[in-house]
Parts: sequence; structure tokens; C-alpha cells
Amino acid sequence: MKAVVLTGGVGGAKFVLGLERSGLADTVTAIVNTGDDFRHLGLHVSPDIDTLLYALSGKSNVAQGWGREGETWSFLSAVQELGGPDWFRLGDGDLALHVLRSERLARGETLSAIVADFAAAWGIPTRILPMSEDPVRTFVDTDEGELEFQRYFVGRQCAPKVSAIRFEGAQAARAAPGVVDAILSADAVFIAPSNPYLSVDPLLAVADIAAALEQTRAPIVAISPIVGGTAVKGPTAKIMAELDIAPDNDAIADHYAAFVDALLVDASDAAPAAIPARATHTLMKTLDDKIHVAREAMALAKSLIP
Ligand code: FO1
Repeated sequence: MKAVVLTGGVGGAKFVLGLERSGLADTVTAIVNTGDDFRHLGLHVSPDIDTLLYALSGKSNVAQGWGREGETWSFLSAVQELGGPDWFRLGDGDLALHVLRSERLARGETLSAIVADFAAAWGIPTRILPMSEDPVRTFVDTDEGELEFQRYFVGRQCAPKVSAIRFEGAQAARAAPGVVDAILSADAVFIAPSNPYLSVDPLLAVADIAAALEQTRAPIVAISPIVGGTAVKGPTAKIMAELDIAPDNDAIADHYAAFVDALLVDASDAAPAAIPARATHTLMKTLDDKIHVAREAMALAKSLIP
């Protein structure tokens, strides 16, 4: 069985890990948001790709939600001593990815090739594809003006009130090599429980990806990011409130209405009225939780195959 996951940050990485470890899929392809990518200190940083690389290689700092476990901070201290920017914290080990990626991109290599090499070096069996090789950058319109994504997310800790979100470059961006084929030849497509507005929408804003989701014969199952009437982590529920959207599964189903066939929801929440749903325990704290959610999502997808 070929499984494809559209994913963003930490929630998505947990689901992809569960799917990989469930053993239910022969191949797992993760198509990753690059709208959070930006240049910092002259380096190309790809936070969602790196969060996935760290999760699947067992290197992630689980408590922190980003970066590496056991990270050291000599580089950041040296930057601070010199009065450089320290609002976005680059750890010493993490820095290796940004330096190697930036140097190879500058030599004309593709992000897809670089990510594939990193994944191979760490023995990751899941195929990790950036959504696009073209630059797509998320901007958030707020009561403090328009902010580039990392300035909003990390710099201002998501405090400003959001009124709109846009994905610069998405209209002209083509899907990265392999992305459309993966969706069209998949047996099941999953939308990870990532932030729909910040992490999944950039993928859906790439026309090739949206068209492939419409065309694919595979069932498309979204895992709701809502648990107990709120979002597990991050600003999803806050943004929903700011955009006047109720934090419930009807809103999630409505958001994905153009593509999604069914929704996996937490047992503590009401199922959506508009599409089929399956209810289970969707909090992913342990590896067993992640495998459980992956198995439930897979069962829901299988139930939709005629
Ligand atoms: N998130 C933070 O909250 N603070 C940071 O200083 C920070 C640094 C950072 C460095 C590299 C990287 O790949 C990710 C980093 N993140 C940091 C996480 C990241 O910016 C966000 O969690 C994602 O973009 C949202 O999915």
C-alpha cells in the first residue's frame, strides 16, 4: 500500500512517524510545507522539513517541539556576544543542516535532492519531498501589520491577532518532482493534523498539488487537529477564533471540503455533519499513540476503497 501524507510541523511529523512505524504502508511519502522556509543569517532554513527529519531519525527534541535533543548552543552564544540576531535560535547541530543545504542550493542543487541525501544519511525509509522547489513564503496579516511567517511565529510567539494569511509565490510555484505522481499513484492520501491555515494551506495553494488531489482515485483522509474542542499545540485554535471560525470538526471538514473524503476525529469531539468520520483517541504522546492514530487513519482510508 502506498501512503502519501501532506504535512507541516510537529503534529504532522508525529503522524508520519506513526505511519512509518505502523508497518501498514509499503511506502510512505511525506509532502512537506515549505511556506515556513526563510533566510536567516544568510542560511536557508526549512523548519518543517527539518522537524520531520529529526522526528524520523529519532533526533528530535520532543519537549521543545522543534530542533534536536541534546543540542548545544556555542554558535548562538557567539552570535549574541557579537550583537547578532538571536530571536531565531540555531543550535550547533541544527546549523549543520542549514549550512550544508545553503551551500548545495547555492551550487544549483535542488532542495529535493538535498533532503533525500539527509534522509538517506540518517537511514530514514520514508520518502520526504518538499512541496515545491520554487519559493513559497507565508505572510500573516495581523493587528501589528503584515509579518513574515517566522517573525510572527517565533519573533512574536503568535501573539498578534491574525486577519489574513497569504502564500507569496504559491500561484507561480510548481509542485516539486515526484509530488504529483505520488498523489496520483497513492492508495491513500492523508492530511496530517497540522495547522490547516498555516501549515497545510500552503500546500493546497500550489495549483499542481490541488489538481492532483482532485484527480487522485485514492481516498483522502484528514486527521483533525482538534482535540477536546481546542488544538493540541500551537496557534490553530487561536487563529480560528481570530478568523471567527468555531474550533470544531465541522469547521475542519468545511475547510478541506474540496478534497477530503473523511475525517479522523478525537472521541471527545463531535463528528462533522458533512462527511464520514471515525472517532478514536487522537492525542499522540507516545510512539504507541502515533502508531494507533496511523492505524485508525489507515482503517478509515481502507473503508472508503470500494
Ligand atoms: N521555534 C521557536 O519557537 N523558536 C526558535 O528559536 C526556533 C528556531 C528554529 C530553528 C530551526 C528550525 O528548523 C526550527 C526552529 N523553530 C523555532 C521552529 C519553527 O520555526 C516552527 O515551529 C515552525 O516553522 C512551525 O511549524
